[in-house]
Amino acid sequence: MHSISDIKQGVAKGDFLTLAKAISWIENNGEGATTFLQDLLPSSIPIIGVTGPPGAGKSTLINALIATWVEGAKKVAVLSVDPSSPFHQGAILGDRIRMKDWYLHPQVYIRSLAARGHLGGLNSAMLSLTTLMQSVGFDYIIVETVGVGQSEVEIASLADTTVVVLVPEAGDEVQMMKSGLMEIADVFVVNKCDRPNAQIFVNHLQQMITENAPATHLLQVVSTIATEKEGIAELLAVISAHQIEVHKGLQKKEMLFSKVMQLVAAHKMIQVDKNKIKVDLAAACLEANFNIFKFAQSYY
Ligand SMILES: Nc1nc2c(ncn2[C@@H]2O[C@H](COP(=O)(O)OP(=O)(O)OP(=O)(O)O)[C@@H](O)[C@H]2O)c(=O)[nH]1
Ligand SMILES: [Mg+2]
Repeated sequence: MHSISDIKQGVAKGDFLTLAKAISWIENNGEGATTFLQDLLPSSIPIIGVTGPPGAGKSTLINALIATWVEGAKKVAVLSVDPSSPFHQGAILGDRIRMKDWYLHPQVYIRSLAARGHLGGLNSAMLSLTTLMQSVGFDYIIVETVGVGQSEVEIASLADTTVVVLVPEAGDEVQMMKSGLMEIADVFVVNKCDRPNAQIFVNHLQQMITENAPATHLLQVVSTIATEKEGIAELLAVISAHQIEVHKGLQKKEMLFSKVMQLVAAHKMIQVDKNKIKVDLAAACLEANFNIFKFAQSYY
């Protein structure tokens, strides 16, 4: 059993060993972890989701945000989701290099999480860990996820403010925006604005937002050059403004509802023995009268 005050003390000193152990304990749903989570107090420490296609500059941006916060004597936790495919190995190493200034910094805690292999799924693990981070003395919590697909949409529902990072030549992403990206984003960052025609893309994006985004959804576009730390102050201002909206608004209730649904789903799934289903299915599907609805019902 871990104690919240021990973890807090470690974080206050910049010694994250106790925190790291508690994270593993929660990820593995160790003995007492559920009670520990149930005893945590509500918090309004902001959780900022940073998502977007591979290589858009998410980590470089986070790096720049951290620099500003650390200068202001704030403590920052970054949870970055490693996509487990070998294709992304380089990117993971890249993250380490780009955030290397911060790996040993006493005000910054960076942790990579595997996308797979969590009891109850990644979302419930992320919800537990971000809530833990809120309770132990961090001022800002960042969640970095790669991509703009479904799992990222779910993870975005954990964040109070979701920053979607795009690059000026993002043709496909703009297509995807029509199918929902606009609903999850609170802030669009057009990064790599040192590239030619960046302004044309920014204008196009603005126009799409004006035409498509619901009037109730405050959606801002910020242009950045993360490598030069250009546009960071503006991004910070937009994030802060959005945080104020979050705490006033209805969005909070919707988000809480979606979090509860994730926890309920995760809890139900823990009771499902996937391996047994696989084994049973291998035999059942060979039967002439196999019916998938009947088969599934025996596990409800
Ligand atoms: N020209 C230019 N390059 C940038 C800018 N921001 C980031 N980069 C470069 O883009 C590459 C990818 O940056 P990352 O910050 O790792 O991007 P990411 O979105 O975190 O990448 P993944 O985590 O792999 O999805 C690096 O080589 C950065 O130096 C920018 O504003 N302009
Ligand atoms: Mg990255």
